[in-house]
Amino acid sequence: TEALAAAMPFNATKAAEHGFANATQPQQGATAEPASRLPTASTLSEENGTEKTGSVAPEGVNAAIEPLDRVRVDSSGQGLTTNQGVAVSDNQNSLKFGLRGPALLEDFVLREKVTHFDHERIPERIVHARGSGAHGFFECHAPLTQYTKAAPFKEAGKITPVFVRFSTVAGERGSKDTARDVRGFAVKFYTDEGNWDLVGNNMPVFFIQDAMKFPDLVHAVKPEPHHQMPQAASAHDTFWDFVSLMPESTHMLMWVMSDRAIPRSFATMQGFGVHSYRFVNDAGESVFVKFHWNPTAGTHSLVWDEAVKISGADPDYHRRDLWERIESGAYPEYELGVQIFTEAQAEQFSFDILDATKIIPEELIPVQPVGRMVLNRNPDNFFAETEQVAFCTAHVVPGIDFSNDPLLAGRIHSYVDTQISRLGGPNFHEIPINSPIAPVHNNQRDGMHRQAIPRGRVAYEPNSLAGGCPFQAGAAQGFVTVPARLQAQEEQAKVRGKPEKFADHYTQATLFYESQTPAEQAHIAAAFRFELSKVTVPAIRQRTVSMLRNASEALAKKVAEGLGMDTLPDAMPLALAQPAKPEVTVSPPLSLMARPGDGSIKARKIALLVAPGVMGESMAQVQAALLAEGAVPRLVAPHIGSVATAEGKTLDADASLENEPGFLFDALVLPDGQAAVDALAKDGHTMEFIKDQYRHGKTILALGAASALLEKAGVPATLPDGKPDVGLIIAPSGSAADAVATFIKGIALHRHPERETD
Ligand code: HDD
Repeated sequence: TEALAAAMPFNATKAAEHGFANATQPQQGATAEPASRLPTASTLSEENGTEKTGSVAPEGVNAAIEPLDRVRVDSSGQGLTTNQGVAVSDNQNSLKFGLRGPALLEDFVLREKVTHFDHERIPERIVHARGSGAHGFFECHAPLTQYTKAAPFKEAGKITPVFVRFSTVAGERGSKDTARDVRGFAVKFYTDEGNWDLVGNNMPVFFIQDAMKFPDLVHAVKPEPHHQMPQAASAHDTFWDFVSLMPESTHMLMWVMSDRAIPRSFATMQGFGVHSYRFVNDAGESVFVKFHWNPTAGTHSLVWDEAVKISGADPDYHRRDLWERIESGAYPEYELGVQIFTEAQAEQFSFDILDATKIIPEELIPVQPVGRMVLNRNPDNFFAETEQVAFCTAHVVPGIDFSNDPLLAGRIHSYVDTQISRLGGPNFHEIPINSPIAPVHNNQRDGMHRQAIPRGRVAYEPNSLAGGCPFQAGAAQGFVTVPARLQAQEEQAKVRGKPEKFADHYTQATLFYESQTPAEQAHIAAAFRFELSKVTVPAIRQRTVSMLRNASEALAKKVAEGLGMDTLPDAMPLALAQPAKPEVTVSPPLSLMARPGDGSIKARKIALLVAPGVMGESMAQVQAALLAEGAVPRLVAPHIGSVATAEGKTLDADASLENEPGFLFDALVLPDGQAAVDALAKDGHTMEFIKDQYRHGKTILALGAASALLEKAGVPATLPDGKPDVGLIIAPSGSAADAVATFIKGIALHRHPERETD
């Protein structure tokens, strides 16, 4: 029927894959399938969108979802079949010769099931194995056609569907989310002129300058090959051995040792394209561009003690956070910013724009906002989408081009190559999550797992038998590489080497460190101390400190003290004796504190501790106010289930002090009611809860009698310097409704680092 055909535009005979397994064969002239049998188009995020949780993805916003409908399977109300569509009568017992007899080889049902199972795993990514993905869209603010003809930037309001995968780098597929590590930030734009992958990280620089060193870097950071330890951690000998022999890594080390490496959420970290790319307009003119993703919720990271504890209590912390934000309608959102500059400008910079260990300070080239990205839909299936998605830096569209960055050159090769082994052949572009919404026509044929059925006898060009089709698009439509600038005569020889400015390894490491707030600088020093304390070879520790002396004497001194070194080693000899004078020596946007966000507390998890005898009314007021702000208040009690209030009612606790400890929450409310306070004071978990909340700089609201709990936990009433602690709100009984506004403002500040003493 028409409805059936419309629902299955590509292959109407594969009914089983669409949840039609038991549908009777459509008869000639039969009426349309009832709507309930049609494949469902909604994902969990769509189904769960309610008035309470907010709107779901606007209809039609994500054109990349429609092609996925073709392969969505909905088994609700369906019988079990084999992969050949044969109904299975018994899914419990293998076929045997008699009840106690041998199992039979002819049992194709068993054999198909087990054979499929045996092959369920594919090789994990060699790096970035641990990741989480989401669908969304990019919306252009204003046409950027002056600079680029790239499809997503053609007109104001233009929507381009995206799929994003966030990841850690070093850990294996099942490793913890809160490892100290770089985060991958890879965006696939399904543009109407082909797929564009912006495969970036949450840090704008990289460890190395040339792809030649990438396998060495990765071998050094991965678990050591003899005993496969440590998992998802750079705190070990081989990593520090390598980087301390590669002074070009100093700048990146500053970023990785900063709080950037332990984000609070994927929704609160920046993303960067890292390399200089090119924008190309209709006239073929090109400028350089660097890409920045800035989260609307602001930048917000964990502290190390918190990250370590979370990794035990909830290794899926970031994955869960992303999933729950989207399910609840608190969609992660990012502004796309671009730094645009010309070749002539680039030549004047004190650094080389082809060097991926350098940033362009925003004071030199401002970041212009050009659009926003919203992630509003969770995948239906982790493997089919998040695992099988294949990002490749080689995937660019007309209007985007490469620079000569030698790291990028290696990447252009590596990503396509790795997918061939990871996804089993050259047809990975046909896996639904990877296939473009733009039509694909060419003469490539065959290969493992080919899905398309190309028609006709012509698979070559030029041809006359197919009227010359598919024909060359020509320069007006097709991708045209920007002609490379002519280089000076002496540079034209084939060489293995680097331009001189690449040898300045420290100026920007200094810039980064000097641009941090005192609390952030303290965290960097603590991170170096932690990591190097795990290094067993003293010479590696020494060498790292001698390298750091070139970036910051103050930092090197703090790290050396932390490692119990009596004297500082000599500074490492400089590769470039007289680096060019930097244009900028302090750049405030390099601090995480520079981006507080929009003041919203959406999706923040807040613990409301309760116990029998709690003043339920005041808790309900706080809870309602937090819900109204889109936060996620959870009632945490000595055990889950019902808790009697002082007013003779009951509350239903969502979690126990034991199964959801304090460090999993962004803020804490302590209850009024003497009996509740007495009960909580007796529980050791309560004290741990409060101490962690305080120590990690969280906002705490103590209602009425709860101030006794603060005292018992040893929480000081003021900051170490005697000033008031704005993150600690003590509300006398009956004032919960007023105090909650101050509490919400405190949470929006993310954290209160001025408390830190350790
Ligand atoms: Fe890479 C994956 C980001 C340098 C080779 N890389 C990968 C992913 C991200 C990055 C986000 C995960 C994509 C996903 O979610 O599937 N990589 C970067 C950035 C780099 C960088 C920002 C430097 C600026 N990478 C880099 C180099 C090489 C590679 C220099 C090789 C010469 N990267 C790979 C890879 C991976 C990968 C082996 C592993 C899995 C994959 O590609 O799909 O090809």
